[in-house]
Amino acid sequence: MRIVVLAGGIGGARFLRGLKRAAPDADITVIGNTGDDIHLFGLKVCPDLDTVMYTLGGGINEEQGWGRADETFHLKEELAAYGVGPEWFGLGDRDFATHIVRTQMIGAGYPLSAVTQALCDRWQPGVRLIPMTDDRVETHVAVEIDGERKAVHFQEYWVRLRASVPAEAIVPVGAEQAKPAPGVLEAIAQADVVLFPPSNPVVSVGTILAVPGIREAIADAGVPVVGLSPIVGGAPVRGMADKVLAAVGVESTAAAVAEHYGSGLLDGWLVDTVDAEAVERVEAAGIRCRAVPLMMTDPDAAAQMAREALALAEEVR
Ligand code: GDP
Ligand code: FO1
Ligand code: CA
Repeated sequence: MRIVVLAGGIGGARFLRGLKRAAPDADITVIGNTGDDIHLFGLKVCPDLDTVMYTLGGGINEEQGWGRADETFHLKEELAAYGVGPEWFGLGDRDFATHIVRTQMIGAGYPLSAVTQALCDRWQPGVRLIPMTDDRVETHVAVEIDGERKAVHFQEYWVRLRASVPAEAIVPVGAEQAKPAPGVLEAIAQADVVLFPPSNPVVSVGTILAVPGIREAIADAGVPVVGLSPIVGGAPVRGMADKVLAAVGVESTAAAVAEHYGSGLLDGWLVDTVDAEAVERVEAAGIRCRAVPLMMTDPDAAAQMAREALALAEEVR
């Protein structure tokens, strides 16, 4: 079975680890979000691609959910001693190596998709990981600080400001001009099922869908498209999905997120058992819906969620 998954960082990566257990023989292609990417110290950092790669490759810091296990921060401290920041973004020594290799290869002319493949040669994630695009896309967040409206990079909004001010708009800068990376549209066209993991619907899955051609390819593939809610009990399990959903006028409920994707895109939707009352509303929107446990407390729980998603896909096929 060929499965395509549109993934952000932690929610996508943990779900994928479960999917690999649930469907060990499946051919899994992951289309990764690059809207979170940021250039720091002259290096290109791709947090969501790296989170997927490290999680599936066994190098992730499990508690944190991002960055490397057994990490140290000597380089960051030395840079800070020279007064070189930003200090608010925690790049570790082991992680730096990834960004150096990536930036070096891009400088030599390789597209991000080829670089990602090369990095995955080391990590062997067991899936084909493709960035949504080789072009530069950067998610910016419009905020009002001290009465002044300005746009900040998504990482600045989340990591420096800790999403403490309301997000007024989310702008995937460059998305309109971006082209899907080689292999993206082909993978979707050849898929037997497309899954939306419990990733952020706005700044992860939403950004991927903002690359012209990807949404259309999914709608045209004629295969089941099934998603899992990242909102449980009216709030994100972690992160700032509530803030960015508010910016696009969507309430933070499992049902509203399904309606936001819409029946033109989604065939099936899983909500957590605590949100069982949402099933009726989602089905009224023309999307088949089931309530099952959706907390990824460990890889087995994530695997059970993947089994439920694949079962729902068969039901709507
Ligand atoms: P990010 O890029 O690291 O923010 O990760 P993603 O976009 O892939 O996923 C973020 C979303 O994952 C957040 O909105 C969380 O609510 C959701 N999430 C994290 N852990 C869980 C979980 O155990 N269950 C569910 N249903 N959602 C989760
Ligand atoms: N998240 C933080 O909350 N603080 C950090 O200092 C931080 C550094 C960082 C470095 C590399 C990387 O791949 C991810 C990192 N993250 C950090 C996570 C990242 O900002 C976000 O969780 C995702 O981009 C949100 O989608
Ligand atoms: Ca992300």
